[in-house]
Amino acid sequence: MVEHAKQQLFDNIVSGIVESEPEMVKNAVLQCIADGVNAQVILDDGLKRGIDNLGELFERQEVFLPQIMFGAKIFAEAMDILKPHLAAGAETQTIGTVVIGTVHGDLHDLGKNIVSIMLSVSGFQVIDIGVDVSTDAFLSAVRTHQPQILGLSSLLTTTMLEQRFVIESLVEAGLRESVRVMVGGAPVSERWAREIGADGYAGDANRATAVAKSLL
Ligand code: B12
Repeated sequence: MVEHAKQQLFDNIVSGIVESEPEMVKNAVLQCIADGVNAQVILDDGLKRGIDNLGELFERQEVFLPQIMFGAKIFAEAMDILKPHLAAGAETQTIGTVVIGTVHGDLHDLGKNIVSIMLSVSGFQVIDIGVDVSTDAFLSAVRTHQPQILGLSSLLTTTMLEQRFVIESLVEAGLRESVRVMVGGAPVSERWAREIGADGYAGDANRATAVAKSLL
């Protein structure tokens, strides 16, 4: 496919997310797929760029929450289209179980969902327990599913503290030795992960897969 035509489709995806035009995004994603563009590239150069642009506009108060909510909905719908293509060539053998969720007080799930998809594609059984997950619910999921890895997502500087709380609670419940804890989300860093005693940190979904494998 001609490079500038591909770039035009990515630009349509970005504009469609920023300007609340779901059809524009859907058509561009479908066209990219039909043209054989790699699903991961569509995600990175189209969808993620779109939601990041929207986030920057929000920070500058040039757009407001309803636009972000709509952009997030468009993003999620496009992910539904992309998911089977990301999963093409997926591992069929299960290499481990991951319980993952977004911490208490936090409703952001686009990033967590991508991490879940990429982990499943790499052969992990992923049990996604959703958003705004209480510490008790994380503990109970660890008891029930006995995962090798627990993934904690947080997108707010305020809810990052919950990651620490979950780890402390695992210690108190005598469960800490049974599970490796991996943390992530935009405000989270390697340094924060070390500070709260997590076993791993990743800044994006591909890295998350590599880190998860290294923790097995
Ligand atoms: C979309 C969005 C929303 C949507 C979320 C919809 C949804 N279903 O997720 C809605 C509209 C609901 C929302 C609400 C709010 N939001 Co908001 N939101 C965003 C936005 C624009 C994009 C986030 C996103 O999805 N990015 C795309 C994904 C793919 O990236 P990601 O989440 O970072 O995930 C990747 C990595 O971090 C990593 N990762 C993620 N999770 C995990 C987990 C593990 C285990 C690992 C290893 C890795 C990993 O891998 C992912 C894939 O590569 C960001 C701005 C930004 N650019 O981050 C603001 C942002 C996060 N929101 C913000 C704010 C302030 C809010 C609100 C408080 C606004 C308000 N006034 O009400 C509310 C809070 C609601 C709540 N209680 O959670 C601020 C946070 C500021 C801060 N420092 O805390 C930001 C940074 C915007 C800003 N610049 O001000 N938001």
